[in-house]
Amino acid sequence: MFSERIGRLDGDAHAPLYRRLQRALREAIHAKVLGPDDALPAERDMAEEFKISRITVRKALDGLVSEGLLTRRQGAGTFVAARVEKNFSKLSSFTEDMISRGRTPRSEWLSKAEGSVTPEESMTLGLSPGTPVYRFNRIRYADGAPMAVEYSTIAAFCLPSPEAVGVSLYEALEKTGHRPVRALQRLRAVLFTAEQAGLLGVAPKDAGLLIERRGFLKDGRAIEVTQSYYRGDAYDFVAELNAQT
Ligand code: 16G
Repeated sequence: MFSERIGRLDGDAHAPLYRRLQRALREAIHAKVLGPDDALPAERDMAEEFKISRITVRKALDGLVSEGLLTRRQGAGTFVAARVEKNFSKLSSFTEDMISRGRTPRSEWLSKAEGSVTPEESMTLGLSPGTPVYRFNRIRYADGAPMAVEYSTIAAFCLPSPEAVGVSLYEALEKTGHRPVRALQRLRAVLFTAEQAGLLGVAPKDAGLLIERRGFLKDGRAIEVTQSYYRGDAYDFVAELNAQT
């Protein structure tokens, strides 16, 4: 019985049923009760087992599909996502993305340094030349597998020192009240250089995705510019689009 694996839907009795089902599934993925590529039962079977409507099951699964936690395969059903599917419309951190998928994030530091903006960064961040910044360069891992190399530049006024960043940059920024609330992202296909390939354990000229994120504070100031080079074989970017009405 599936309910024996993911538990019952009691949880928060005030939450709507679809949310309770989402929570049970999220927790099961988090606790690795459900692993990558595991198939979920058919929607009608889940509805019957949990004594809820099929519409409720569908609504719960739709939400988790758009979060990137589950994936639907035409004619085959719904599965726990194996490649990391990242929702492109949510401003989250690498650490949060991995934890919500039941993966364990880890970073290997390439460098943590103080500096001042380059002419290019001064344009991107709208900071006057010479403004102090901190630079954080890391290899990002999920469950021990390298996923991305990231090069971040943060306006120095946002953090007491580069050492303030431990596992998560956004956690450190949150603590000082400087976590970005809005971001612009640009995505481009790249071929890894020999150096990047070496860091990620792939072959030179393997395909990758470069995502450049510019992060802004509530007051509109840009404080982050990060270039993330993701392994092309590990990541899917998912975006939900709505027609203009
Ligand atoms: C993500 C962001 C990156 C941000 C980092 C913070 C993308 C494409 N990039 O990797 O801009 O700096 O998360 O992660 O999503 P952290 O808080 O785990 O250090």
